[in-house]
Amino acid sequence: MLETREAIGLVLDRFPEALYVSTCGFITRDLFGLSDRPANFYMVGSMGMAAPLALGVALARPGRRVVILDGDGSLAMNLGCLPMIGALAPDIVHVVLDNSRHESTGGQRTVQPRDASATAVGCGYVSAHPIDSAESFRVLELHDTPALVHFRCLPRNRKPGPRVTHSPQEIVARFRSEIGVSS
Ligand SMILES: Cc1ncc(C[n+]2csc(CCOP(=O)(O)OP(=O)(O)O)c2C)c(N)n1
Repeated sequence: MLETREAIGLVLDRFPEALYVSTCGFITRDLFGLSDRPANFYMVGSMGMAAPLALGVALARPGRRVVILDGDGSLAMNLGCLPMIGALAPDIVHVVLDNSRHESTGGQRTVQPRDASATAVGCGYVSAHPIDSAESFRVLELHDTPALVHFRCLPRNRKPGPRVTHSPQEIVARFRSEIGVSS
């Protein structure tokens, strides 16, 4: 299995042109540390809200793929969003980085769906894929969406990335500019 940050790196390599929406905590910090760009929306603070925000972005900008970087705790916090994504069928690749804990807040064990992939498909996702290696991710067919990538990850063995230095207003302004929405 990969460490969370390595998994995020693989996703970035695979979808360099996509818009990204990342859940709060270490996942956002790792994304910021690996590749800070206007196409990243860091959902600083609001656990469970990356997916609904990404849904709105994908519906507003249908020509551009949106990647959600979610945690397993964050996914579980807002499962009600999945049927909406399934029903509206946006071009979303929903990546769940599953370390089986709330690592950002001290490593408390998460309670989550017994089978996240089956849950996503049951909610209307076109496909869902349990992944536990770089190779299995690289060969994955991800043309049809919405798709869930359930990335089983090891807890981090190093410090998370740096805290996001942009203000929330700056994150919004540059993201809006990136997708062509005037402020
Ligand atoms: C609504 C809400 N509840 C709790 C928190 C505190 N919090 C921030 S990150 C986090 C853990 C997130 O866990 P997970 O999504 O599994 O990601 P990980 O930290 O393991 O990478 C928690 C509990 C929050 N920011 N918002």
